[in-house]
Amino acid sequence: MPRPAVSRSVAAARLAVTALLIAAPAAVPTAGTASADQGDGLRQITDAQGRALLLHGMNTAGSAKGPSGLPWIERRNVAAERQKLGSNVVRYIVQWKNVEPSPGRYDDRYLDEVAQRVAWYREQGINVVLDMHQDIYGPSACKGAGNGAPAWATITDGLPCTPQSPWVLTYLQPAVLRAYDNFWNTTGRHPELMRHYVAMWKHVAARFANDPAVLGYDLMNEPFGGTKQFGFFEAPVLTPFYQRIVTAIRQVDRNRWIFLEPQALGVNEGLGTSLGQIRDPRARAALTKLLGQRDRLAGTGLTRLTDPSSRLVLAAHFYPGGVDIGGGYTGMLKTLVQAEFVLWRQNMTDAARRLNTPLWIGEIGAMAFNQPGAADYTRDWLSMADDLRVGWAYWSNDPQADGSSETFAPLDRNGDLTEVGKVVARPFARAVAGTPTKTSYTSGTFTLTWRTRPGTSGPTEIWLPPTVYPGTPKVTASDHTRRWDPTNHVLSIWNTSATTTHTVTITPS
Ligand code: 9MR
Repeated sequence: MPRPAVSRSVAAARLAVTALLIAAPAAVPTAGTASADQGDGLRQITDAQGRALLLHGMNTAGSAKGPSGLPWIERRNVAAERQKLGSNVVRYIVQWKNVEPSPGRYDDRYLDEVAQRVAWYREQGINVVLDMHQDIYGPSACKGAGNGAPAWATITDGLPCTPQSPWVLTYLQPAVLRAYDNFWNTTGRHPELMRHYVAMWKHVAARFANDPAVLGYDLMNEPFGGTKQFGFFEAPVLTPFYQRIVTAIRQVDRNRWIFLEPQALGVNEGLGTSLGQIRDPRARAALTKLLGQRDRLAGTGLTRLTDPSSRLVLAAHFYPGGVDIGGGYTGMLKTLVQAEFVLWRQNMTDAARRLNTPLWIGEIGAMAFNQPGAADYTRDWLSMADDLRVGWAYWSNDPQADGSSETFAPLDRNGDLTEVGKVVARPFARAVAGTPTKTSYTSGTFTLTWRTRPGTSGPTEIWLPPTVYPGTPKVTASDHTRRWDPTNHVLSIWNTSATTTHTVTITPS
């Protein structure tokens, strides 16, 4: 990929500041330091040792949309996910209605329940991204069809509503549109709703700021603009709203990564996003301290210099061709979906470069496994994610009730792999000691190439599914030492040469 053209002086200044920021000690190790090395790919989410974290895991779970706001999962299911799927992340669903059941009153017992489950992930070394989920605004917007917002924050002005099938069409019902228009204050009558949401996030962040399992916060699932969409919503409404939440969270938590979703409509299918630049106050503070030029930075174009220590992530979803509402992956539909692959890839990587953030696929999957071509589709998106070196959270791990047409779950209730699980359980580098430049997997052969980066320590760690690599794997790599952990199925690799580029190829024994 060509890198954007920058003038020589700006490039030099950027390099200098980058070097300084990398050399500066990380304030708190748990949530990781930020990578400044874009290499020939996108920025990466990094851990406390500066290693790139490729985050693979599950959305947990659709069942958390219900009255309790808690997912179906039990402690043993979390352990099974790590063992069978190698999960190193969970996008853990929480609900505004449960956090703030009445205006300004927070239910800390609910957050304690969440914290208890977060601890199960911590035991397994799985990073948690807390996702403030919503679909169709909230349960009170349309006769229980949606989830997310509490009843007191659902102002439909008495407009009618009939739940639709497929469910996404319910978004267009008059009451639902009005609930969003009141939330975004498009009506000019309810500025208090966004204020509540911002304060609610500050409360949640304060609760988890010191929890080492929590990697980040996903501010709002699949934002929907009501009667304002695309350029009328993302840049003028959603961007400043995110900025308010980021600023509020940074008052109580300087270190978690903050995951920002573009609007879902159209963008989930591959259209571009007009989400604007959001400043991470932690970055600005670091830069200002270094340069001592607080007042002189404004308007110089040097604001991009703040990026090396910012911890914002573009967290897009990928649902081409309505795969999540029953489409398959054969014939004409497959051709259409493949075109959306190309579009999504181009538009989301462009957006991540423009915003100078890592990219993460917060939701992907959701193709019922009884649909034709479902296994092919799954392999194709896994390969796209590998090729881009971006992580993902699969939708979803809800096990199926008998008779359900949704058969997405990679593990059943006993923790055994389902048909989709056998495809999703595939090797990946969960941490890379540098910048991953290539990763690929075909029929048992996994290849990873990375470039070393100053300020990185610790090994590169690759998880290998026990189903494909039952014994000690065969490893081909130039100068390195390695350790195979047969219990966790993790191969650790330490570079031993001074060369900057390393390649490892792994096949089953
Ligand atoms: O798969 C979910 C489906 O069963 C629900 O009816 C629907 C409405 O709550 O949500 C589906 O999950 C969606 C998720 O909440 C947001 N992104 C798209 C998911 C798949 O459609």
